[in-house]
Amino acid sequence: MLDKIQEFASEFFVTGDPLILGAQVSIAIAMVAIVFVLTYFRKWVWLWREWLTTVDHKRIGIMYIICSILMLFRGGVDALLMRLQLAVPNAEFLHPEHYNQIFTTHGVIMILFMAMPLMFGLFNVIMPLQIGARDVAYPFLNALSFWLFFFGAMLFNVSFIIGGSPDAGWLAYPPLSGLEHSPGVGQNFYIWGIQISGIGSLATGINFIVTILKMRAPGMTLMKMPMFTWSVFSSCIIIIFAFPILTVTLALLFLDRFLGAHFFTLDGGGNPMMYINLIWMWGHPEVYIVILPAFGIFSEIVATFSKKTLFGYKSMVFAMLIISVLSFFTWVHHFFTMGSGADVNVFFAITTMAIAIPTGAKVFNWLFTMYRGRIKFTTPMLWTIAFIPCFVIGGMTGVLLSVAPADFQFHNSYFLIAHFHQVLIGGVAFGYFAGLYYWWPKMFGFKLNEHLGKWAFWLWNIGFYVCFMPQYFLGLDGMTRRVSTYDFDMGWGSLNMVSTVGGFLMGIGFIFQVWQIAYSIKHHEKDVTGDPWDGRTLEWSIPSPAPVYNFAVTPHVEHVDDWWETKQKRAAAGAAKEPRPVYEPIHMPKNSAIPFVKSALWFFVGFGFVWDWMWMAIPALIGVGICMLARSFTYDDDYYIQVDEIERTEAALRGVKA
Ligand code: HEM
Ligand SMILES: [Cu+2]
Repeated sequence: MLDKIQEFASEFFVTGDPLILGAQVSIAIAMVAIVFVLTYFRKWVWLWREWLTTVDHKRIGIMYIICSILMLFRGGVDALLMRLQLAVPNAEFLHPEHYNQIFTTHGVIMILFMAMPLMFGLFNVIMPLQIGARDVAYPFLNALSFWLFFFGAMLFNVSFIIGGSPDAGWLAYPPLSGLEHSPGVGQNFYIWGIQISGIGSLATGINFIVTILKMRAPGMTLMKMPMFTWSVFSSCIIIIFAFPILTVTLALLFLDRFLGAHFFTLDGGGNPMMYINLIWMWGHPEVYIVILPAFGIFSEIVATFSKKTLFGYKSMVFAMLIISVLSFFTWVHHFFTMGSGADVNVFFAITTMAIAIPTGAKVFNWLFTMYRGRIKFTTPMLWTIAFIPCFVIGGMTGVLLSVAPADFQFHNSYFLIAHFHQVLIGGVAFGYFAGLYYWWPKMFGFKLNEHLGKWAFWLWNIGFYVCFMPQYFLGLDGMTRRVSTYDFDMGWGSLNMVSTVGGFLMGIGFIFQVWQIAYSIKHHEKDVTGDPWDGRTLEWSIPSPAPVYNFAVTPHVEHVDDWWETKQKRAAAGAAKEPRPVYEPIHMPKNSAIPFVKSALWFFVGFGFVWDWMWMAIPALIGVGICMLARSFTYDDDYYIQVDEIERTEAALRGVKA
């Protein structure tokens, strides 16, 4: 009996690695500490009522952002472990198998569980405020999306202490990810973790498109929408076309592994190339899903801190929409070397190069917006200014990679690694950081400390170039990606050492950011204006943090930078008193426990399928069904905020007595 338990435990838990043992112990300690703190301060009820069951888009957004910062930490630790291993030739710090797991989890976590939730967090907190809405179109679905993301990410993350991590790369190509070559449970965790959170992302895409199309304040025509809202819209268009492909691809891979189907095997009539095409039909649009909102953020920040309207509004909108369409026609550039033939390669080389045109137009628009502007070098603006050269270089190396014959040389080398990190860090990560710094006061009602923020900015930026510039040369010298070590004779040692130093500079930059947040929470420089940057769009017209109902009175929009125009008009009219607003009762959605419970059940469905434990998966699936029925028969799901309560809240927020 004891033997059996021991045997099970050694298969169930990952054992034998001191790094992982340390992580297991610290996770256990952290969990006990959290439970203790919540119990000691009697916060369980508060947590449940205010957060876990909330359908308020602002709170959901904040939860997304907290998760993504934790995931940035995990993905960053993975990155630094790899950089340590690669710092010197013939290092024995990580075993090759462990290295495979780490680059796989790093890639998946950074893109799907760091960039995506940071993006969804900003979408949630800001977009409804920018269009003058009270919430998103489907608040319940929004909560469900978040919890599906959360439990999917959890399922993926537990694999490193339970069962073993996936190790077939971030896109899990078969045959490597098939049952024959990956018999463990790691690949199952990959499939179910991504599948569950992916459904949440698809729902968000639908939800936000409907919100933008149906919930704009009166007067806000499409061409008067703020640029960030446009970027949310284009990104969601890509989501609703791309994510179903991912869902189907992972489902087929699951059938191959679970039922021995032959979709992606060479025998039995399948073909692994099919998978590679499908996964990139999602994968390439995916990188545009995350970059477009960064473009939107930069557009807002450039206009605000140059004190000018964005240059070329229309061309910006068209550029964004063209990119969302083109992004679906470039996927083959990820495998020029895999035998599609010259004609096919030429087509995809040209479509890839074509994307540089609208992107270049946007860069000129930002530059012209800054031209002769009164630029203020705040932290959000610094990230924006640093992004431009970084993204331009990263984009140009992308054009080099798109030259199909040349790609036979660059393919799978460190040249590629440097390229995509340059656009993912210099574009996506810097963009979301800029957005986080910019909208932080709107979310929490106080500013982040600028001094520490500048330290973080310089560390990240210098660290970035020190880390990734040497990798272009390593790639040209023949160093391929996904190798866990290299021989002294290759002569790659010194450049790799430099690269590792750069990686750690970024790590220190991250520590500064955490310090900055902690410091700013402690010192709490309250922003009473609601508009600390002298902003241009509607989110700045209401107090920070925004009340539950966002706008006490729905605004009427006339201009592109409507709030800016309103401020100019008010200034011109002198200190004339604003007429007292007339409030009406506000219709709001009620909180619900179903999104949390249902997504938690999905976690068990996934966990059951990962281990082939039908006794767990099937009851959990039935539970999911019951949740759906329960929701269908919930009639009491809304309430009204009465006028006297609005009056009291507004008076308190604006610091006057009612
Ligand atoms: C913070 C600094 C970062 C460092 C030092 C870093 C470092 C690395 C390293 C060493 C690899 C493995 C290279 C190999 O052996 O093939 C890698 C792969 C990768 N990284 Fe990063 N990374 C960073 C940030 C990011 C970010 C922000 C993203 C995405 C938003 C990202 C996405 C990826 C992806 C997709 C892979 C490929 C994984 C695979 O081969 O399956 N990384 N990174
Ligand atoms: Cu691509």
